[in-house]
Amino acid sequence: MRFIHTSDWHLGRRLQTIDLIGYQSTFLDWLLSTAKARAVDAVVVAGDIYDRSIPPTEAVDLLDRTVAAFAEARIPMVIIPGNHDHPVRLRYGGALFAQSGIHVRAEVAKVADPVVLADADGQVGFYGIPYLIPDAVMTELGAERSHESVLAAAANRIRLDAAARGLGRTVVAAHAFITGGEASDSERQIRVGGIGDAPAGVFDGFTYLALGHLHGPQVVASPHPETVLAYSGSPIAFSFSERDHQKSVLLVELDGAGSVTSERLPTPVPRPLRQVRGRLDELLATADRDNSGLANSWLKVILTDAVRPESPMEKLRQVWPHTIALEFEPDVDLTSSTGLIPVSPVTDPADITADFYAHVTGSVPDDPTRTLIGQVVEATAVEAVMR
Ligand SMILES: [Mn+2]
Repeated sequence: MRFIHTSDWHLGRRLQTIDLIGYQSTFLDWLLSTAKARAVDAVVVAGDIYDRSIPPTEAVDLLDRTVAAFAEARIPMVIIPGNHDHPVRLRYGGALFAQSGIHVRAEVAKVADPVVLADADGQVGFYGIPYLIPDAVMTELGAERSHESVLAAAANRIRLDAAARGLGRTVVAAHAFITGGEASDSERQIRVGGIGDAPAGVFDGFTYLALGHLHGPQVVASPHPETVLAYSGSPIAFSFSERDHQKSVLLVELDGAGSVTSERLPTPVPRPLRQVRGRLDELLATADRDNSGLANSWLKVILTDAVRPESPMEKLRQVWPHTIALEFEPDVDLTSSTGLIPVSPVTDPADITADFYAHVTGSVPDDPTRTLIGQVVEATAVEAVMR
């Protein structure tokens, strides 16, 4: 059984000012021709199909054309929503799509409803676990309020179903942060209050976990030697933190005994991403010996000048026309003189709020206040995902 595992298309996303839809269309054309050339039995898409719950019309059109082309090529697809997708909008038309081999698994009720495909060695069950928000599904799954608990409950339903059907080989698509995975800057936080990640062990016993969510391709260590867990990563870089990723999809092969081999197929690169740092004059002085291809790259420049130079973007674009991001990090310490606390994009929002509380009241929040801040931040995060 041979299939392609991909995820995190984020159709409709922009990179700074760049509209990526044309590049995403190029990737999907490439995916179809690669799937045909490699004669795959299926394509598994592990969530974050769209970039947001109400996607732009160009993104809806692109997905529409894509599923129609795969259906016409008779290549089955298994698709799940990620934390950026709205499950109800994504599954629109799903009952009709299924008749053409396009299988959207976007509800808890269908977690244990496999797409069964056969090869010379017998049957393989393809299951899809949609991105599960604990607050929304814990009652239905009889689980506790954590990603680990709801995923474990979904996995148990699949184990029971696979056993009942006598399926020895199982592929499970899931969109989750598995403990030990390495994050980048373009994944929306699902961790609030430490409930976001789940240990690899909840998936023990399945043959292959086709994971989505993390944008860097990576294999996750499994406590169960016969279970392989892998993130395909996104096909395109969505942030400068991904500039060193080799973007790819995974070509996965299962033999009759359930042994897994896989190969990374590099995806088309719209334009390399680069980042440089220094004082404006010094950087511009290096531009005429552009031996690292900066002029052809999407470029992020971090300026360290103590005083902001005049019209830096215009000057940079004269030598590096694809400069699309500019940040200022003066090499003098501004925070010590103002009493501000530096934060990073991965700082827990509850910590930022608590710091702000301390800043305006002059005292750190007590335990009940801290608990309240945590509850408000989590409720807001859930609201943002459900919208
Ligand atoms: Mn994603």
